[in-house]
Amino acid sequence: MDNLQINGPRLWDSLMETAKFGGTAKGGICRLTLTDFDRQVRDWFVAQCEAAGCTVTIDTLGNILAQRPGRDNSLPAIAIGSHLDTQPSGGKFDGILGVLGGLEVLRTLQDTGYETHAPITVIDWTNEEGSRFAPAMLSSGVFAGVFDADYANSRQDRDGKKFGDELDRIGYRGTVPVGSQRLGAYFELHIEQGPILEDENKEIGIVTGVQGMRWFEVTITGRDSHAGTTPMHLRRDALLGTARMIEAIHALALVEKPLAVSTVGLVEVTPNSRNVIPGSVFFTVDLRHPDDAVLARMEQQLRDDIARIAAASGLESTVEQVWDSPAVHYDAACVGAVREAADHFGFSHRDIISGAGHDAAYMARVTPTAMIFVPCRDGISHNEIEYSAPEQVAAGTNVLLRAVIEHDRKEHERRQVRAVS
Ligand code: HGY
Ligand code: MN
Ligand code: MN
Repeated sequence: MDNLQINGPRLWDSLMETAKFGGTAKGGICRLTLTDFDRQVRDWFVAQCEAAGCTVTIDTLGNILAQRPGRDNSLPAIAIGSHLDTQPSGGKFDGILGVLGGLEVLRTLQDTGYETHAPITVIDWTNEEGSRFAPAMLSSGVFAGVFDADYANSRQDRDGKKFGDELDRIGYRGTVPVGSQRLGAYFELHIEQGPILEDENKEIGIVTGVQGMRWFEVTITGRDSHAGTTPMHLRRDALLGTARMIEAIHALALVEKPLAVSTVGLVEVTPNSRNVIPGSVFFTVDLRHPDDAVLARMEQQLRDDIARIAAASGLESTVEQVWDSPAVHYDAACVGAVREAADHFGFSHRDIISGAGHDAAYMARVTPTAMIFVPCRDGISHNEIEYSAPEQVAAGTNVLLRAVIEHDRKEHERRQVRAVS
C-alpha cells in the first residue's frame, strides 16, 4: 500500500456539491457560522462521515468529530481538521477543503481497507472565521484551552445574537465536553490564500508556522449635528476622524514593511444618515506580523495614533483588544511528514509561514501539528472568485493522506522501539 492515493474526482464533486449550501449568484459562498446554511452543510458532512464508516460525536461547542477506528483505539487519534463556516463573500475552498480533504482520506482508507494503528478523526471546528462572532478560531481555541466555553457562548454578533443561542437554535450543541479528546497529532490542509506558491510555481506549501495577529474594536465619539447648519469649525465629525485614523493604520504597517499588514474591515457609522454629521463610528482593526515584538510595536503605534487624532479632532475614543494570537511554530516531526509526503509524490514545494489564522494555530498548543498549503488563483481568498484547480486540491489531499499514514506508521515504530528498550 505504498502508493495509496485519493479519489480526486470524488473530492472535487464533494467540494462542488457542498458549495450549494449558502451558494451565491457570483459562485461564492455565504455560509456564516451557526446559520441555517451552516446547519445544512454540517448535516451533509455528518451523513457522509457515517457512510464512510465513522463514529460521529458533537462536542459542547458544536465541533464535529468523525472517528475511523484504528488497530488500537486506546491510542490518541491522529486528527485532520478545518472549518465549514465562510466569510460573507467567501469562496468554495477556504476551510471546507481541509474538512472534505479529511473526509476523502477517510473514504480512501475505507475503500482500500487500509488500517491505521491509531484512530483517525476528522474535525469541523465551529466559528473559525470570526466574521460573525469574534474572535476567530473560537471553538478550536476553547478545545486548546485558550478561551473558556462560557466566553465562547457569550460572544455576540453585530445583531446582538449570542453564539450559544445560535448553536442551540441549529441543534448542534453536543454532549461531549469540548477538549476532552486526547489527540496524537493534528494535520490541516488549506489553500494558501496568498500569492507566494503561485508566484513561485510551487505545488505544495510546507507550513512551518503562523504569523501573530491581534484584533481591536474601536469606538469614536463626536456629536451628531445638522449637515446644513453646522459651520465646519464647530463640527465633531466622528467619521472624518475615523478616516484620518484609517490612513494612519495603513501607514503603521508600511513602516514595518515588508511583512506587516493592517486592515480596517468593518465600519459602522451612526446615525448613518446623509444629512447628519456622524456622531459615532465603530470600526475593527486587524494587525499581523510574524514577529510578536513587532506586532506589539504596531499595537502601541495604533493606540498612539488614535489618541492623537481623536484629541486633535475634538473626539473621544476607546480601543479594546478583542483577540491576541501569538506567532506559532509547528512540530518538526509533523512538518517533516508533510515534506516527505510532498517528496514522495514529486511535488514541488517550499516552506511557508501562514499569513492567515487557522485552527491548527491553536491545535499546536495541545498536540504536534502541521499544515499543508495548496495554491489559489492569483492568491485571492475571502472573495467569491477564490479558486484552486482539481489537480491542486487533489495534490494537497494526497500529501495529507500520505503524511497522516506515514506519521501513524512512524509513531507505531517508535512505540515498538520504546517497548523493547
Ligand atoms: O482571519 C484569518 O486569518 C482566518 O481566515 N480566519
Ligand atoms: Mn480558513
Ligand atoms: Mn478564512
